[in-house]
Amino acid sequence: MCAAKSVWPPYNPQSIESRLQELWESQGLFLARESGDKPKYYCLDFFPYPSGDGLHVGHCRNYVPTDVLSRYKRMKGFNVLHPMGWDSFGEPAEQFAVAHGVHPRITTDQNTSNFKRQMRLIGASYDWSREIDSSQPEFYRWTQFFFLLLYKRGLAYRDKNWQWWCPGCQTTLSSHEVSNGVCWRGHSGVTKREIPAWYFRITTYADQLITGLDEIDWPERIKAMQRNWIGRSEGCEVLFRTEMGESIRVFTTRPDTIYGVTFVALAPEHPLVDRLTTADMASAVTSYQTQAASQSEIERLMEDRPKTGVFTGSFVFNPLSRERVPVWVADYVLPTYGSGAIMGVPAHDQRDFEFARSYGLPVITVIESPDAAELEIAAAYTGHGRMLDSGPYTGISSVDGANQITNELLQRGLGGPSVSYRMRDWLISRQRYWGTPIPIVYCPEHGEQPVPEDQLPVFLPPMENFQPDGSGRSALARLPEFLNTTCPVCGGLATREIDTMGGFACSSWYFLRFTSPHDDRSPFDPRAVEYWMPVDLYVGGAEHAVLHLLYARFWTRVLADAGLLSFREPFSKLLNQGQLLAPDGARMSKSRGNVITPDSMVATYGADALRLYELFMAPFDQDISWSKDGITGARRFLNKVWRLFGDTYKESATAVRKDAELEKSLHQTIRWVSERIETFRLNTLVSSLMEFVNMLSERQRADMWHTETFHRSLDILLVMLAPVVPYISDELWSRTGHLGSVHQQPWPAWDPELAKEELVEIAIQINGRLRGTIQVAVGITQKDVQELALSLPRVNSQLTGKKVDKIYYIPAKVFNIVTAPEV
Ligand code: ANZ
Repeated sequence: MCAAKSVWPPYNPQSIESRLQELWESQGLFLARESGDKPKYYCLDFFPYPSGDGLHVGHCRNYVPTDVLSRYKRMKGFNVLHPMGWDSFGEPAEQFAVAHGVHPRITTDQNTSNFKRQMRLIGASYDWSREIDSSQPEFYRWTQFFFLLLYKRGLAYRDKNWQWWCPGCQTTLSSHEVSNGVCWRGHSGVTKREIPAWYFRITTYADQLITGLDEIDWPERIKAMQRNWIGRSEGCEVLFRTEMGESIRVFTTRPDTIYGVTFVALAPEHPLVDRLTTADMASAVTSYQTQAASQSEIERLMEDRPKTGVFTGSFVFNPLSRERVPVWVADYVLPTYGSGAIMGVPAHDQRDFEFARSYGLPVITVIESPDAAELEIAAAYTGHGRMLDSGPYTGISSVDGANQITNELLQRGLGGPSVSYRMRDWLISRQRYWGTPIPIVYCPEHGEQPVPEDQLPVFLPPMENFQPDGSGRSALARLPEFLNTTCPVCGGLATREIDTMGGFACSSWYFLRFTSPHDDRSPFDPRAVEYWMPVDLYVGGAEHAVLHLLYARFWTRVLADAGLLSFREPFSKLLNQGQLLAPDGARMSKSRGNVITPDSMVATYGADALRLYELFMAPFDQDISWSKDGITGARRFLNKVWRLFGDTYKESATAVRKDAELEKSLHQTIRWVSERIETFRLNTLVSSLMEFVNMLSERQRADMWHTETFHRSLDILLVMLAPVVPYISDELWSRTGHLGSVHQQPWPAWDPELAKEELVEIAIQINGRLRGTIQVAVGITQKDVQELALSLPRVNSQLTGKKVDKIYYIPAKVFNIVTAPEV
């Protein structure tokens, strides 16, 4: 029990860490249990794709914080589910295998075991008994089950459409995976092909996916990106009749401008283009269409791009003014938005204005603008105002006019209110081998048929030569044993669908599987899902703002509508970690050769030092560059903790005296540490621990440690350190004579009276002159001081129009804002 100073060895993390990780696992410390008397907490990391490169220290900014929280919640008396698994199907895994000439099953297994080893190395407390792998039949069988569920609910359909085709990936891609003719994996030359493919009807859920955002605690930025992506727009549909009696439907948000229409334009892909093109315009239109097909949607939307188009030779009639206007084809009209056709109002829409300028089309002002006196219109006036030259609507406000015109169109069967969404249906087909086979067969007699559920899974067969052959079909097409099957209706010969599902299908439901990962009769045990879901905290990178996070919300809603779930949002709270950059500020990547691995850091400094530094380097959500000094500092701190115990833990049983000042500090530290973990202010959590350790070390140096308070503080310090630096705290726990693991200790409580925060007054200055004071708690961070200071009206008003040059902060005393000299 009494380890004397002389026998206390130096701190050597390498001799402690792997032994303890094994011990914890053998004792099942991190197994998630569903015992009835405790509240639950589900803490989840984004489903990682186990790339061949392994983890680098940037990944630890995700995995360490969630581990801290999971460990803390266990000590707070929660049943914690903190699982890990592998998003191992998909193109990156297949490409990696192609590049290494090894089958993706083999490379995937190698990569996952390497990831798992690294995660253990950094002390992550996952419940490995729940590990899942989306490329194993026990998992993808249920991905197929959900595909069929969507299919039966009319939410999965096959359609022939123009798709992005990447010659590098040899597969179709969804529009969000392509930008400027380059695919998300960096291949150029992406073009369009007309290919039949499978879609999920996510657009049916567009409205709920917007309103649901109000119920969840997610970063505003991510919510805004989802709203934008869905892009709901309320407006009006208007029918323009051609001279031949065809109708062109256009979508407009400004029906009030209808009397200013001087042309109608169709997207080059619009189905009516061919029929409306006159013989003499045919070759010009066709070549324009070919040129447009090579442009990405993003290019076509670029505002500063010259607006181009071609006249079809046909005319339509304005339904209200009866005016005859020409029909053009223009590539700034997108086939996928609204109805793929627009009414051109050059006076009030900037793109239409530029287009009209290029082709000499008339510009007719129908909304009065504030600078109406100008003779030459230099740009479109897009605001509202009094309506001009608009038949019976002349003179009223354009806002009223928009409603009245929409009504008139509706009454006369010429259009009416309409809502458009920017989001398209989700293209799920991939013409690749390494993915979940789509459980559909095609019978000459009975057409498209779902594979009966009791015949799932449709196994992905092993294939030596799984690489695409350039035919645009997946390698599965070359395997007759897979391709040929029987029709579930008539038993006659049929063929299987050979497309596989893109990886986002697996990640749309994997979080449900963790609740009962070994269930072999259903995708999940309903009771387990009811117990654990929704996920209480979901953490990962901000790059998934739309795709995965939107798709998972969509599937959850579909499953809820099918009666399988009682909740409609899967992730109650979401946080995005900041990026960790290389020391030179560049992104860490293998190709740049600047990757720092946890392996090398653990070998040199130990996992606890790595964890501590990862938390301390910056606020959780901020980008930051790696610094060697940072991790050395973390290691020095741990040496200090170690010495604190080695030198003083000798007489705990005998010390009885009290230390009132230390007592107060102890309670305040418990309070701060607890509050900062709960609110994910993990860098300041580390500073509170450091301050407390400093205080204890000072007492040690001043020979003030022979007190009961001091020794109790040491014990509680270990408990508070446990979630953050789990190895050293557990080692010290047993070295100081405690039984069991520190990780099984209850989280300490604080006495609110003792932990009451003392207030200090801070002077707020601008360029050295006093502009106000604020009363704050002693431990306040600089960031919080800054926020309060800037919110003072006097400070705020004096800073408007000025640039802040520097900030000087003397903690708990003065906050001085220095402005840049005016030029
Ligand atoms: C006539 C008009 C007059 C328009 C005016 C705007 C101002 P948001 O707000 O983003 O929904 N539009 C409609 N379909 C389009 C397509 N397929 N490709 C490109 N542009 C399209 O944008 C709606 C507006 O975008 C619509 O309203 C239409 O132009 C254009 F003074 O119609 B507007």
